[in-house]
Amino acid sequence: RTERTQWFLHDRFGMFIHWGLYAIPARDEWVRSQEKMSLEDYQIYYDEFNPDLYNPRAWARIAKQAGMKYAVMTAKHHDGFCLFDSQLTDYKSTNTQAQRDLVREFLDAFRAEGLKVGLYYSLLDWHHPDYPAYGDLHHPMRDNPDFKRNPDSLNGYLDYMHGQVRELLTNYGKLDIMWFDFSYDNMQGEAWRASELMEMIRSLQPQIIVDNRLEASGSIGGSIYSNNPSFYSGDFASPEQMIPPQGVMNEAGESIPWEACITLNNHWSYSSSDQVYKTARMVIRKLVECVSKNGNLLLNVGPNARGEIPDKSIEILKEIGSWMRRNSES
Ligand code: FUL
Repeated sequence: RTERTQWFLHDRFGMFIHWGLYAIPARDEWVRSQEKMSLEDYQIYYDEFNPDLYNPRAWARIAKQAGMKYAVMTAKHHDGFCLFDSQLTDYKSTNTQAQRDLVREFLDAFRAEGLKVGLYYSLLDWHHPDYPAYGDLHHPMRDNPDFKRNPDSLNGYLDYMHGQVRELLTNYGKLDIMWFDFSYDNMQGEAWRASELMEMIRSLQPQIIVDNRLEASGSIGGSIYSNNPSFYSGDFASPEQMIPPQGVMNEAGESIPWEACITLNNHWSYSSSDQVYKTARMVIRKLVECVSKNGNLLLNVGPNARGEIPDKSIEILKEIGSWMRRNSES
């Protein structure tokens, strides 16, 4: 692990990108669950999806100018929509009006700017027919009387999920981070067939680093060590919307790698109404606090439906960038 995480501990500052169909309703990436939308209700966004201004090279330059050294984008969020050309589903960006493999373009563009790249992949999946077996209390169809949770079908979903991870790690060149999200208490670790998954990941891309959410839930980021000693739960902890006051330590009291993920306003995905942004000064203080506690900061942007990072976010990132340049060593 020490060798794998070396670059990560050095680079410290990355861009998180939450982007998908939910940028169209522009309320929240959880919109399907929050508003209990059926697949048919949600289909209008799939039909409409056409990010004509998507230019990941521009995103990469924005990240680079802000002093960021890596980026992680949602290849699939909880709604199950894939921003990549998976052979295992039709529910993907290449089948929409966009007709583009948005993940591939993201990876190419950020690598071209010299940034490291990672993909976020949701363990939850509100689109897959076998997924309800998981018993997700927040499933969009939870109150529908016809909604069935056949517990026997879970392996069907897990095969699919493992298969997609294999695609991402096989067809897209070298990835630096795999960012899984996330586990509920009743569904974690081996319930995802996590050891098998990790073994596959390590055999395909030995140097990739993996977050800890095959076990941990989002809010606290959990322990980086599994309660089950046979299961290796990840390379870094992932506290969400908070900076752990003492950093993150293992049982021996040694500091271990962690990354706080934090939004610029109060949403992960594009929200047309949320204008409550942190100032550049606030973000810089957070970055300094993370680094001083041996952690990273993964700062989020939520591009809109046409593929633009909101102006306000760009403005803040520019200001962070000029501070970074004033204070950098070289
Ligand atoms: C959470 C997710 O449920 C949110 O939508 C978001 O992706 C955040 C980073 O992780 O657990």
